[in-house]
Amino acid sequence: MGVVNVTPDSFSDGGQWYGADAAIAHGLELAAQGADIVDVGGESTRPGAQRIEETEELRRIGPVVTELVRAGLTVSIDTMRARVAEFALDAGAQLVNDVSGGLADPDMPRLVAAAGVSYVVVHWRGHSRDMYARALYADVVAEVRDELAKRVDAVVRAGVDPGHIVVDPGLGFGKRPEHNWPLLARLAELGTLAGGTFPVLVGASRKGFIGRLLAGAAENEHGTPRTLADRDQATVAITALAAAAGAWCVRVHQVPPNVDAVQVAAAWRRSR
Ligand code: PMM
Repeated sequence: MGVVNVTPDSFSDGGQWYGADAAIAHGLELAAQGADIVDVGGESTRPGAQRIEETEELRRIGPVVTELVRAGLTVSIDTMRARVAEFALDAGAQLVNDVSGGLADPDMPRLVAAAGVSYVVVHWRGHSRDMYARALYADVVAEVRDELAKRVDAVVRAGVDPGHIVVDPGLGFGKRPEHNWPLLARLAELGTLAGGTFPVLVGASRKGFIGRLLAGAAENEHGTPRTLADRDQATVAITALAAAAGAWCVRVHQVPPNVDAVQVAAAWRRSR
């Protein structure tokens, strides 16, 4: 899954693809490079981000979703708002990626159920402006599994077909570095919950915990986190490990090396 953030302030690539034309060209490029899905989002969820108005979110994603669908791409809409998802689904998007797991907008699960599309249910404890206040875990893997299971139950009760659900640990969403690593290391446990087995999506690309891990390396002895652009190699390493552990999808900003990593992991798994 390649990322198209149509935002001025996303933490990973803020502002680069903000204009509709640049975002459309970027989406086409990601698909040409091998992304199976292009994920279009108009609202930044970086730590501390304030929410934008729904009309602004629609203005940002509207032409981008419409054009990428028209070009034949499989488009996913990254939104917490049912109205935005509805617009994108009407325009032909095939997947709803809701980083709040249906918590931010109570209308979302019903909308997804009625549309009969795939639904990425992400683990989330609250909006970005103060999400680290909720980053308190005694056993992060057990708690994330438990809370995800409750969300899966809730969206199934709202009518979503369990066969359409993808789960995601929500790396960085109300989680500090010491919470993200165990979730990755024990990824294989995350897809089995609420009495079912679900595909797992991983969104580690360029996130702060990678920057932190790589701070203090020789070229960076002052402990400043690695810059965004220099987190792509470590992102590829996570992709290989996640795919080898059975992840269904990785959401990434730079497609070509991650496609290679997925192919390596697939050969690895086939040869076991
Ligand atoms: N992370 C971001 C945005 N959308 N969607 C899913 N399913 N999983 C994620 O981890 C995720 C997401 C934030 O990252 P960005 O600012 O780099 O897009």
